[in-house]
Amino acid sequence: MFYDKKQECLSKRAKHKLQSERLIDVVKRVYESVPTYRAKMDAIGLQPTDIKSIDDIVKLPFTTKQDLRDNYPFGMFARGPEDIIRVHASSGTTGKLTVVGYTKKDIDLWAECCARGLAAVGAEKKSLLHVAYGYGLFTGGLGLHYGGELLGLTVVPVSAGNTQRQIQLMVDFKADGICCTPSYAVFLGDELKKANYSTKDLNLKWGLFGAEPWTEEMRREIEEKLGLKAYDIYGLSEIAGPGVASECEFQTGSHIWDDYFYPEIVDLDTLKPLPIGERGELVFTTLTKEGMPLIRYRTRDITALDDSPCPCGRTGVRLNRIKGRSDDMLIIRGVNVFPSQIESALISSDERISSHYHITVDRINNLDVIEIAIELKEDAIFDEIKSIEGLVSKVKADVASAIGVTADIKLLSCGSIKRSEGKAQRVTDKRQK
Ligand code: DLL
Repeated sequence: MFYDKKQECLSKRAKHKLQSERLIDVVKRVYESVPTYRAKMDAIGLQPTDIKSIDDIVKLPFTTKQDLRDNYPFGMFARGPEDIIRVHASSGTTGKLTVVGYTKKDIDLWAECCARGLAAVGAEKKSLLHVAYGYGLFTGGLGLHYGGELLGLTVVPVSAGNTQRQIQLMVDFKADGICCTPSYAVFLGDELKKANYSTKDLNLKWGLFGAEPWTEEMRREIEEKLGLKAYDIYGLSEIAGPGVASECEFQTGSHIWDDYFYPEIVDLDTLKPLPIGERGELVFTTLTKEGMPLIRYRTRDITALDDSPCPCGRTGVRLNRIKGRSDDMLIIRGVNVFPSQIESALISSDERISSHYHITVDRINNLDVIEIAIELKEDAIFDEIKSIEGLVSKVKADVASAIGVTADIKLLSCGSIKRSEGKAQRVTDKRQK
């Protein structure tokens, strides 16, 4: 199903033309109304008229989170308060909030992107959508809420938290679809069982999960625990919120709505654009946003693009799974390690291992050490101590082969690791203190 088939399936040529027109327009707008952009362009002697097509995007300067911090709270806005109808904000790991302003048109555009994502996984007017992303400054809840309403769904704005009530509502209302973070989806699945319900008591068919990195192994686990098909949805507040890219029924990576958000992948060190298929940092330019347009915004997310045809017919270039953020990448004894690599290795290692884990990195006697605390599943069975030792050795070996570093493995009983209702905090790096 499509929300807007014509626009989602534009030919390469038509898209190039549209992207070019939109880039020319947005560069002109930011040059005229955002002092930071005027200064950045003046500094390299670039005039808006030098941008003649989307191919000229490489001439433009990058924007970073630091630019947004330096202009906190509203200094990057291209419109005055009379046109801004909403602000959202995200809290990074350090420092000030990153604030984003939306005009009415921006909110409509964002709702449209979320509606496209919902339609792509089979949501239709008669569907009931359980939104368990947080509502508030975080964009997850309101983004999917507006997208769902635009598509004509029945939206249940549960927001995050109060897990028992969430389960009761899903059982009673028979939601067709759910949106929440993947870590919370696993938690909901566990709690469903504890409350003596099974997936048969639910009516879930699809779920849109995002806001944090997750893996194929986690996808299978969520699908089994909640009895639905699990889809990836990607986004970030700076660019819009959820729905910058979304998977379709074929689960082949998330289609970027690239008539609105133009993606590039750049080399992490040189910042030079990389060819399609190569992994690097994802960079976005908002082509139509009014309130806070961003030019070549460095997301810090590490991934690759895929422009091979998708059986669904959508032509939006696809985003591979986000491997992690450049600022979440751990360097352990000189080896680059992403928590998502550890997650894949853990979940596929042994069926008694749950997907609740926590990584602690420390430096002891000048040597980096990594400990992974993992919860066992509630029904994990061990006939003797030796088999526990066997499991620890197996997990240790699987993790070492996945990341190239040996970790200490600590097995914990079910329920020991703190659950998150939003984005899971999976890493403590004591070396930074
Ligand atoms: O997390 C927006 C969102 C809400 C996306 C709900 C999807 C669903 P921020 O709080 O600004 O916005 O965080 C953005 O989260 O740069 C990624 O690092 C990460 N992220 C978002 N979606 C995914 C995903 C929202 N599907 C940051 N896979 C981004 C991996 C994701 N990481």
